[in-house]
Amino acid sequence: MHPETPAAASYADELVAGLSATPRRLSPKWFYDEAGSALFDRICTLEAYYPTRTETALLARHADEIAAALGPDAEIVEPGAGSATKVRVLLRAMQRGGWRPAGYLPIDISGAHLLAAADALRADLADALPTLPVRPLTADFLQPLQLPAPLADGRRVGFYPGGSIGNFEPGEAVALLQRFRDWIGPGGGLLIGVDRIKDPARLHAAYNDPEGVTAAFNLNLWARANREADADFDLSAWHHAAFYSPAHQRIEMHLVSRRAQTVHVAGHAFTFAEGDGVHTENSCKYTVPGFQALAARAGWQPERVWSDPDELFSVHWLTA
Ligand code: AVI
Repeated sequence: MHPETPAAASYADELVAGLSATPRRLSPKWFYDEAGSALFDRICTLEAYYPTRTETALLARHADEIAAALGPDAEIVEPGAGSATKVRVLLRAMQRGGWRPAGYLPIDISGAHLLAAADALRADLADALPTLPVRPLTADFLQPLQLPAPLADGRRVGFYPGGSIGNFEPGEAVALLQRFRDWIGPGGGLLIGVDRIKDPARLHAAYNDPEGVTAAFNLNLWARANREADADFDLSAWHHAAFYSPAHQRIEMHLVSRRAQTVHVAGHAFTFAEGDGVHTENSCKYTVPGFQALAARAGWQPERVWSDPDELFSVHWLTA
């Protein structure tokens, strides 16, 4: 994904451009229509997909320490907040520790879902934080974006969980981390989840689950094209491929043609030989020092890291 895509193109336009490019590729942001988001939610519950439960357990186990690191009177800004599930443990811990969270500003492209999530969060926290200002912002945070003015004392901290920074190539990740730093400003920080480099067999299993949910998530790109981009993909003529590239320290996902075929998208014809692929996602993995060095390139100062005993996942606290 590229954090500075100048204008919001339609899926049809980007699909035609991606299938016309060499090598053929698509941005992973197109995974997340309603069907794709539901499939991603299922991925997060899979036995093989360790990141979600590992990060959730880390946040819960270290919540008080993390709250202390986030410090007093901070408004939490969460790009790509989705259902705003993980932030609750932070807000509760901040309140418990006397750190007085100043507000919550979730950003997401899916407006209806975001407003419902903000309402649910207010209701859920009504016991502990009944007056917490929650300011949902419907926006694509990969596009140029002006945040609302900071609340009274102006301190902000970012929250970017889930390992999503790995879906950007390193140069793109630096640009996105710089953008977050511009939003947060001096005196703030960023709490960010990062998937760690590990045994490739474990990574391979996480992206090739036996239930086939990740395959369905990948193939939903073609189902979505048929729904939205006047395309005629035959889903049975494609298969999901996911593998670890040690050279790039990343999982790559592709959709691979099972046979020679021609596909039409928005009036354009694309020919594929058997075995031809379209690159649909990168999921970059980092060592702890490797990610700290990347964050430093974006001007962040690495302060703390929490990880699990199996060294699967890391949660970093960076200061601006
Ligand atoms: C959203 N992101 C961190 C997921 C990942 O692991 O890179 C997306 C995903 N792709 C396949 N499975 C999950």
